[in-house]
Amino acid sequence: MITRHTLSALALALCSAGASAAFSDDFTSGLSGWTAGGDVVAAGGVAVLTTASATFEDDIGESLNLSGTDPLIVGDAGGLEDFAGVAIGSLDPDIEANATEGSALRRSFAVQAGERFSFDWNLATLDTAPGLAKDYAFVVIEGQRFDLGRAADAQQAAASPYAAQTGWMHFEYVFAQAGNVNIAFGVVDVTDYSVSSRLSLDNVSISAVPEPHAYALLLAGLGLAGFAARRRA
Ligand SMILES: [Ca+2]
Ligand SMILES: [Ca+2]
Ligand SMILES: [Ca+2]
Repeated sequence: MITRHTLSALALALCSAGASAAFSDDFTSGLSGWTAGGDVVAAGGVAVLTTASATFEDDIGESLNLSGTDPLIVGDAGGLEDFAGVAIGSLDPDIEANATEGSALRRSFAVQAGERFSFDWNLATLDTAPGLAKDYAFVVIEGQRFDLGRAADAQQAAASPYAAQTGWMHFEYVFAQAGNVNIAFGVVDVTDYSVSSRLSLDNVSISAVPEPHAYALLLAGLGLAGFAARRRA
């Protein structure tokens, strides 16, 4: 006899097979396993990247650099583009605006086709001047850059010393094929060096696709349920 309990158990089996994370990091263990470029720390269970210099006085009257390490330079060999795995010059957002410096966090993963990569992010900034708020945050996956948000998108009030934030947002990407992939998160100053932005990251995960036997189990369960329903009719 198939009961609702049996179906629930089957659904649960499928869910647990599907949800078994291939990778997850909530940054409660710091930056273990990651490679940091520029100003990157883990604090309070969140990874934080800034565009703030440790050497120069960005953000007059504030010191927003968190690590004591300067951001990486943009536009030169050995700088942020090389670190993130994109072409030198490609971080400039448009012909009138140069990216100047920024920080990034990277890691490589062995992934399977169909696996889902996801994370949460929040961009905070002091760069709020109309028309000039071009600092932005991005993620590079397999050499392709996806822009997360620009300073101009930061429309919520932020805790001091930042002026505005986007609020926590969610990003997802499904790998089309198996292989070793490089992933890099980054945040850059654009036009100026001295008005800082901060990218926070959390809950980075790669979820395994449900295994075929879990689907077979569910289909078998549904088939039996259909049979039982007909018998009772
Ligand atoms: Ca966390
Ligand atoms: Ca800036
Ligand atoms: Ca800066």
